[in-house]
Amino acid sequence: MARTKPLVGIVMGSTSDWDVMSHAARQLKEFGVPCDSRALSAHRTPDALAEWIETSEKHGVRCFIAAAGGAAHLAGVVAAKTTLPVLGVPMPSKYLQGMDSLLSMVQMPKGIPVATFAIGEAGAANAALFAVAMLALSDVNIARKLEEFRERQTRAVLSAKLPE
Ligand code: RP5
Repeated sequence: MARTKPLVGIVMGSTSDWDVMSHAARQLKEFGVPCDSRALSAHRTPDALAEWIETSEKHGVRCFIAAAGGAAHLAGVVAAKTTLPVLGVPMPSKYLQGMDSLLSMVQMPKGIPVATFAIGEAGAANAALFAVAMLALSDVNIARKLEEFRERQTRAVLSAKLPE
């Protein structure tokens, strides 16, 4: 029977991040990896965020993907509250195009790591693929799907024709 309890918790600072973060949720879905996606903020809803992290851990989530924009401290706060791996995705921001998000997320002081991915859709999809790779270490089905995904991707690149 397919597992329905979330293995990955996706959290984003605002519902406005969903356009980008839906790429992570969609990528996980392609691998049949259940996830729980929430909009919770480190500064607007800190107590609800802490509660969700604790509940997610208790219910068997194996890692978190955290996305935020601007002074993007969400991923660091999630990492402070759990010892599970935290994968950070910097959101494109209105004035600095996500450079602010990237730098505030990637420059974590020593001791509380956040594995930071690219700004935007590619980062969201790659964070999901990285979560899949971690889960594949202890799940042969997921490992097989990841091998197949890579093979399909390789074939697609090799068979693609350049425009005339
Ligand atoms: C951050 O501020 C969110 O992660 C979002 O990327 C950014 C803007 O949020 P909204 O003003 O759209 O709610 O906390």
